[in-house]
Amino acid sequence: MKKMNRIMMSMFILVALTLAGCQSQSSGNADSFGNKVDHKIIGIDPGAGEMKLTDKVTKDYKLSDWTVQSGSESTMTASLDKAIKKKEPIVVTGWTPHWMFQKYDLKYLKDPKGIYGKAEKIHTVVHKGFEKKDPNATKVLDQFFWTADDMGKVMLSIQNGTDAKKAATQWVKDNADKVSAWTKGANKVSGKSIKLGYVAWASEIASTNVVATVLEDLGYKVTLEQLGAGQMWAGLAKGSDDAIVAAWLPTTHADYMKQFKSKLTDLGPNLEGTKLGLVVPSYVKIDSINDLKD
Ligand code: PBE
Repeated sequence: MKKMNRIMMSMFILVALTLAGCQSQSSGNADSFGNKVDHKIIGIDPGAGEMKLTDKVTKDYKLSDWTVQSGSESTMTASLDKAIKKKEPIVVTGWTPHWMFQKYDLKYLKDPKGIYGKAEKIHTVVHKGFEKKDPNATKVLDQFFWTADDMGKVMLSIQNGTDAKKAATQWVKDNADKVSAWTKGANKVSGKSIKLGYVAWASEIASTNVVATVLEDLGYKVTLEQLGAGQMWAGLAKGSDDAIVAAWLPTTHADYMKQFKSKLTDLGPNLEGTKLGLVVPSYVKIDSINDLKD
């Protein structure tokens, strides 16, 4: 009997402790978006400008219990795909142009503090001195300019399983008028080499392969070097690469540009109207980064 009492007593204590535990955890709002996603923003590669901006977002919006999980563009899109299939909440670092906006119904969270900056452009940047070393290639790189729609076609084709080089070649074939404007005044060459650095972001895979194809058609031997964002900028500054078409300015790559400015020549934008921010599926109820605080 005494033993039974002791068992009952310890069971009672256990239940009481469990209840207390539940209560302390659910203080705040158990149903809040933050609790549902474990206060995690699904990010990309740590060198991406967007990751630095997202850290600033967590500070400036006082999202002190949130973490930004790093990974890569493909781990981010895989998490997004998984969540959407189960109609679960998720928040990721996203950007436009990107095929994910064609594949899924998504929205940007409003950024009233403007941390992600205003409309950006993607610039073409060469190693300082390359413009003198190869004015012919520089002319093409400088004249390279397309729209988010153009890039979208190449990105979607790659996303649907076409090899990047093939998708780029097809686009170049289908857009002879645009390409001839880029190569206007440039000469065919033989035996000349050029090295392009890029990061494996869908947008940059598309643009870099298209530019490489155009240069190859002029007779250049083009080497593509896939790098992390920091390596890409440092490599360009050092001259181990000649050019990039992947500089998101003025906000996203502001730090890199500032650090290496004296070693680079900015040839200006090759695409306008990009956007960055926190992205959620449209079925999610929140609308603003401020809503992450609840
Ligand atoms: N991105 C895509 C890059 C630039 C291109 C937005 C992921 C970045 O954040 O650095």
